[in-house]
Amino acid sequence: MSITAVCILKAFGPAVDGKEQVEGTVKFTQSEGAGTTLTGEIKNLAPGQHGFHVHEFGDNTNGCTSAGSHFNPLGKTHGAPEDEERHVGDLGNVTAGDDGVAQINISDQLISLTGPHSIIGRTMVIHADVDDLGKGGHELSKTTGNAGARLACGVIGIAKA
Ligand SMILES: *[C@@H]1O[C@H](CO)[C@@H](O)[C@H](O)[C@H]1NC(C)=O
Ligand SMILES: *[C@@H]1O[C@H](CO)[C@@H](O)[C@H](O)[C@H]1NC(C)=O
Ligand SMILES: [Cu+2]
Ligand SMILES: [Zn+2]
Repeated sequence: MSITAVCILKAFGPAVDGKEQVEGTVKFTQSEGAGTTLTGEIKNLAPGQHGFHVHEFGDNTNGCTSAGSHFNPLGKTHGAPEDEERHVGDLGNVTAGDDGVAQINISDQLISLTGPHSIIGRTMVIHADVDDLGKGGHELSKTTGNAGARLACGVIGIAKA
């Protein structure tokens, strides 16, 4: 038995300079007693690394802003996915190629689609800048990785198996 979820990321607000808006699809699969795998792609990004997180609320009333902070049910500091000290929502960066497309294939041990720390009903966010994984020395490094603006986001929903 595995559980699956899906998230459609979209940009809120008007396109800037007639550019294509950032958009993407991420699928989540969790096998019993195991971690969760995320696959999919996000397009129309600037080439390079972009912070990628699960944020606390599945609320897009005020676009991606109302999704709140990184999902952090254990009260930890921001970090890298492989760190002991990290938010549950910390998934590091995804990397867009010269074509602006980031292919996603991430396996994570902390992300769960079930139980008290489930990410279902929360929001996935893709950022304008690189997440420094808490090590950049900026005043925001320890909370957000200083990943900058929220380019696109979407609420994580239960998928048809
Ligand atoms: C961004 O996150 C990825 C995935 O965790 C990591 O491999 C990369 O080193 C990070 N980039 C920086 C600048 O820390
Ligand atoms: C994701 O990566 C794993 C191992 O690194 C590989 O077996 C799998 O085929 C990849 N999946 C996709 C959709 O690229
Ligand atoms: Cu974020
Ligand atoms: Zn974080």
